[in-house]
Amino acid sequence: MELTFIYFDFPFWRAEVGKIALFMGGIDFENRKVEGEEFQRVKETGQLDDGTLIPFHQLPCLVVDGVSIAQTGGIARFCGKLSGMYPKNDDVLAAQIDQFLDMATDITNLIFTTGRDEDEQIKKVKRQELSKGELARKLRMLDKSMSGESDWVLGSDLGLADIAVWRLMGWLSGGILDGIPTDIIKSFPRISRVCLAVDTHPKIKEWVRQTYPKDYVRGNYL
Ligand SMILES: N[C@@H](CCC(=O)N[C@@H](CS)C(=O)NCC(=O)O)C(=O)O
Repeated sequence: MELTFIYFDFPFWRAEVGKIALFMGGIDFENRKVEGEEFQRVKETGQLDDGTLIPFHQLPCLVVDGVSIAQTGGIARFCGKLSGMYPKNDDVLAAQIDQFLDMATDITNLIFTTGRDEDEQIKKVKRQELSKGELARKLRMLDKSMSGESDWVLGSDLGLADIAVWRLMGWLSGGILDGIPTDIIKSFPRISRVCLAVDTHPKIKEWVRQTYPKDYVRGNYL
């Protein structure tokens, strides 16, 4: 099977869940990076410059033997099934994993309610308010929904939910979102524990060493 993963040169959870699932399963794929200018054309045309179709003009996109697939959740499930990290015969566990992927989407979308192209100062104030209000509420619920009995969100080993939470929190607490305090995770012990566990997992360390830029936004897991 020929796989090409298409995303930016930025380890955001949307792509990392699928990419790391493939990596964990020892499944080869092309890691195709898209730059700003090409992405502007993708948004307009729904194609890469080489003609590859990008459904809904959005990234991430996974091309499987020439078939382009979009949407974070679907891609994560597909990659998870290939690598054994997403169950094929356990609908309850599958739904539990899904709920964390969808929660990561909710939190991502919440951040973007503060505007993409808005005035930086207005955006900062909106994010400060969010951090004390709805974002803190969502993180509290996320923290509460983890068992806390192991290092992992679900079960006894690294899974798709852990990867999503880890990279989402890296983005949130990494200081690149003006107005979101870098110690935002400190009041959430279960989230922090999961992030630390993912960060120190030997395969994750190898993946980070192999693929992340030296100055990637790591995040603050206290
Ligand atoms: N529902 C999509 C959303 C993906 C998304 O918003 N991707 C961003 C980049 S991280 C994008 O392509 N934005 C451009 C657009 O939506 O026009 C998913 O789950 O993958």
